Order: sequence, then structure tokens, then C-alpha cells
Amino acid sequence: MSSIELKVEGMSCGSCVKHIKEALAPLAGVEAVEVDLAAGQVRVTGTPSSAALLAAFDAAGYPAQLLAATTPIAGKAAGGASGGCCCH
Ligand SMILES: [Cu+2]
Repeated sequence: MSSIELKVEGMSCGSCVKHIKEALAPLAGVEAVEVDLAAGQVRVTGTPSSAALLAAFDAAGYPAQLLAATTPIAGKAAGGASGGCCCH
């Protein structure tokens, strides 16, 4: 079994975690979803296509990028997250 790790933007509370799990769980090949809220990372266990994963994150409103495939740009400013969570 393999897993895919992604860096996810916009997660700021437990509801975000729930939204993401609900968005990913129905995808073909997804067996388990682990969310590290503090690190802003998600690990998906199973054999989903990375394109389907990214599309699901996008649809849920949390832009994501693959950690295995690309190294995130560390210098990116983390501004704009001052006022709590914007999820519903
Ligand atoms: Cu939230």
C-alpha cells in the first residue's frame, strides 16, 4: 500500500479537517485520510490518482500540492489568516 502526502492551504480548524476527509473519502482508491492540522499536511493512504486528489481539494476549497512531487516554496508569506476560520 502506498500513500500520498500533500501540503494543504486554508485548514484552520476541526471543521476544515472534517470537510477534507469527507471530500476525499469517496474517491476511488482512497483507503484512509490522515490530516495534520498544525502542519497543514494531509496523508492519503491507498492508490488514488493524484489528479483526482488535487481536484477534490480544489472543489472543497483547500488548494493543495503534492509533497512527494514538488517541494513547497518555503518563503511564501502566510498572511491573511488572521481572523479565524472561513469554512462553513
Ligand atoms: Cu475550518
